[in-house]
Amino acid sequence: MSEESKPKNGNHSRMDGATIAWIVVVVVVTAIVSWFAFAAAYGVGVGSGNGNSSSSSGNSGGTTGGGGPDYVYLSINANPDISPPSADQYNPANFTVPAHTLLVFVITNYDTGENPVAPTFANVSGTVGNVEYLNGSTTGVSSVPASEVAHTFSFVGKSVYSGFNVAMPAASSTTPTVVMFHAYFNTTGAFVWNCMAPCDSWSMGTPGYMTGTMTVVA
Ligand SMILES: [Cu+2]
Repeated sequence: MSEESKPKNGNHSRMDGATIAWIVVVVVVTAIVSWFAFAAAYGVGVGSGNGNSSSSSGNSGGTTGGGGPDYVYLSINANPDISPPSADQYNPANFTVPAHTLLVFVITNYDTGENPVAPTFANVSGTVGNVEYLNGSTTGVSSVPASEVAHTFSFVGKSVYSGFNVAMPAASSTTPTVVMFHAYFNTTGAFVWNCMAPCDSWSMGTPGYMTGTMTVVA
């Protein structure tokens, strides 16, 4: 801008009250939109009841690999292509996760079958806040009805992660059940998980189906 084109009238650049009010509105709206975008990107719950929502510094993902959490996507279905037919299967059943990192598990269950469990395996244990989030809800639940459980993701026995349990309610005929939870696994090694719902005895005893190995790496 040349000297000649600068405004000579001092009042020209002065903002009146309405202009200031508009700027405040724009800034506030931008801040709100940014927060929702951040929450979506980092899996931070927006509602109450989420263990991570109390973080005021923004980054709840620690310092590993750029700061965000790592997502772990698993699905559960009845695989019609293997013998015995329609064996229940996690996909993948064997996977690797980083230690000391906020993990966001998203498990999509397409199995409509209910395999009622003992109350222990209907409770959520070992996740952040000892809760799971069902079908996109931002309110965590600490258990699901034992009679409605289709499958679980559990560590039992002598595993260092023994006691960890998440339960997947059965899907409806038209809509899968989506279970989300946050977790940290801080001991490295290879750990066998099991489904503890009595779903399919062949699958429950066959690695790669209703049991598998979670490898935690440094
Ligand atoms: Cu199962």
